[in-house]
Amino acid sequence: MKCTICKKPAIIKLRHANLQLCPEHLVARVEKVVAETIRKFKMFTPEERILVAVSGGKDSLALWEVLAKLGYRADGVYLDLGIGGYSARSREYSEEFARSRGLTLHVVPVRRELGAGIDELVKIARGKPCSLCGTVKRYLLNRVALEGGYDVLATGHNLDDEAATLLGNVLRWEEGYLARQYPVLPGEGKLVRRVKPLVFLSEREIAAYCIVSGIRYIYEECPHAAGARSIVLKHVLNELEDRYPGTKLQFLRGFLKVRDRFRPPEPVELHYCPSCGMPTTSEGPCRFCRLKERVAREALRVTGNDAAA
Ligand code: Q46
Ligand code: ZN
Ligand code: ZN
Repeated sequence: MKCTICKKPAIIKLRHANLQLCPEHLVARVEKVVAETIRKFKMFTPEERILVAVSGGKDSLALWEVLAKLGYRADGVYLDLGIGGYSARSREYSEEFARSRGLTLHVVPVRRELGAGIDELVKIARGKPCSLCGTVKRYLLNRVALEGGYDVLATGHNLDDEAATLLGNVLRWEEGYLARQYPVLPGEGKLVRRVKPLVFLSEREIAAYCIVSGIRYIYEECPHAAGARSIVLKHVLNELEDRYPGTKLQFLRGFLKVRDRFRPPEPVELHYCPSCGMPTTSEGPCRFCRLKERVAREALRVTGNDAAA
């Protein structure tokens, strides 16, 4: 198999793009697609400060690498979620990457901010892990970006993630979510702008980019991901992609063209949490503060029981 561009040995075949690429041209393609996506969606300017949400996985580390190589001012934030040994291992990969590139990484332990890590929170609040984790991540990432004076928060969502989210939203006709599914979510008040520069790159090419660029990343999945609906949706899309190359890209690009037709049922009014001052969609304490309160109550209950024993 030869590179479509230079005829040297190719390491990857991208059927959806009709390309076979050698390491050099794969790197060039990934960086070009990211640069074009940033420009097309006016994600940020070279002067702005970017905070990359880093998980230790291939997508976020590749994103950080590309932004740094393109000359953007990008720091990273790693939320230590407190998920078994998985969190400790993914933190090591994130720290090693930052160290090797001389980049700044903020490490924020969720346990310090909330009083409990995700594993403990799941037991206390008895909710679905990914729903609880999503609330905590959204809140803390926004707060860290805001308090650090960053203009924009960048996440490593790739084409496979976006297509799966889109399919999930379409299957349930979630008009509100469809209206908000876009590579850029503008900032508003204390909500920092969010961007997803990797949405037009597939998981496979990002993994190959990491290998070629010497980026070491965590292969294992979060233990809570096993039963997630998104895994099933990705599987279905992979079957379709196999038979009809380009399905995911066409699905996402087509949606972005007609997306304006979806309007949220009613505009979401932002309130500010009386406890922490951060934005929330409901009146009264935000969901993060309510979870924090619950964790604190549980800690008191346990200490009370211990004292009585
Ligand atoms: S980290 Fe958190 Fe994910 Fe683990 S608990 Fe679910 S949401 S799967 S990206
Ligand atoms: Zn080549
Ligand atoms: Zn709050």
